[in-house]
Amino acid sequence: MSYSDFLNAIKAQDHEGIPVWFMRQAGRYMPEFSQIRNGRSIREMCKDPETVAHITELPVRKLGVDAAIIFHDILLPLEAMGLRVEYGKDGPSVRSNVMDLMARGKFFEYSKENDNYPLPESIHKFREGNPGVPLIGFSGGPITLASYIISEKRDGDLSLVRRMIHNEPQRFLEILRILTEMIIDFSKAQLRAGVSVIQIFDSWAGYLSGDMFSKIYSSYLREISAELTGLAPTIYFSTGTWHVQSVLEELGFDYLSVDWRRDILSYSNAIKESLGIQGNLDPALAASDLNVVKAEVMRIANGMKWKNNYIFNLGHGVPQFGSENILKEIVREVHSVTR
Ligand code: 1CP
Repeated sequence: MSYSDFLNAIKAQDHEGIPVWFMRQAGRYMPEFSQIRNGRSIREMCKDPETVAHITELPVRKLGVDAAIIFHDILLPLEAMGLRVEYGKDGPSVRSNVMDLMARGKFFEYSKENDNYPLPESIHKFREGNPGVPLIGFSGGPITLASYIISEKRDGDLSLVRRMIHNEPQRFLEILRILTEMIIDFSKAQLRAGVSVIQIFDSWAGYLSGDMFSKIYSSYLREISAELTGLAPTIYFSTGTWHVQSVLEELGFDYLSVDWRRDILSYSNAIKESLGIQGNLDPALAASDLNVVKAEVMRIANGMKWKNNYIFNLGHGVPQFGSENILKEIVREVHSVTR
């Protein structure tokens, strides 16, 4: 592993090897995760800094990745805004009707005093035990969080969100505003506690139309990047957003995380050099024939090694069926390529 390669790459500074980490690198695909979890829910785990620090360091220790990402979830801070979040077998859901809460003034601005998760303590705990390891903090993106709030669970293709944008634009903008303020405050709290980078996970942004994205949504993202610029490097992750490519490049984030559908080699040549790129191995390869995986890792790593501000990652999170051994091999292969 090379922590300095990660810290240099994220700032577009010279370095030797290509840094690598994986979105959702700490999760159920890892046998030790279940042991540490010991039957607890993610909500319970995230209330215990010792557990969070322990899970956060697992992939660094076991896979040899160059950065850790603090173990938390994008939906947990919503609890400090008056919403009830539950994690069931079919994924997370928000057990509150936001319209009703808004009508009663019970959907309120995030404040860390209302946040019952000791995330700063967890960050300190990780830092104490892992000096020098780059730690990534994160938040969900406004539209991705809105999709869980408006439909009370993940809104497949954002159809409920899109209906609201058409029919109740003021309501929708009010929700985006309050979420944007949360994202800024929540990210700054993580930076104060000691994370080195902020990634915005906007997994479902690609379901917005080009017009919705550029005319309505992009200003909220620009506000987030502007608030964080100068405090830490920022990464914006989204999927299926090729139709708003030129808008993405002007959002003000230092890096764009690219999903597996795009040809990263031609993409990296088409964008301005100052913009960093992260990605984009197909997550389906996290459990495939080793020779097939290696060939694809080599194609991407060799094709991208010219770029100072490039970080290897998957095109989305590690799937539940991911294999620890394959991920370890991917890290080894990426590290064998020098620039
Ligand atoms: O790398 C890491 O493990 C860091 C921790 C992390 C991150 C970065 C978790 C833990 N969640 C996330 C981000 C997250 N959460 C995103 C953005 C990235 C992505 O698209 O995968 C999203 C959309 C969520 C919402 C969420 N929380 C989902 C996705 C469900 C859906 O609608 O498709 C899920 C399954 C969760 C629960 C969750 N979050 C994290 C874990 C380990 C779990 C599983 C907990 C459990 O079920 O017990």
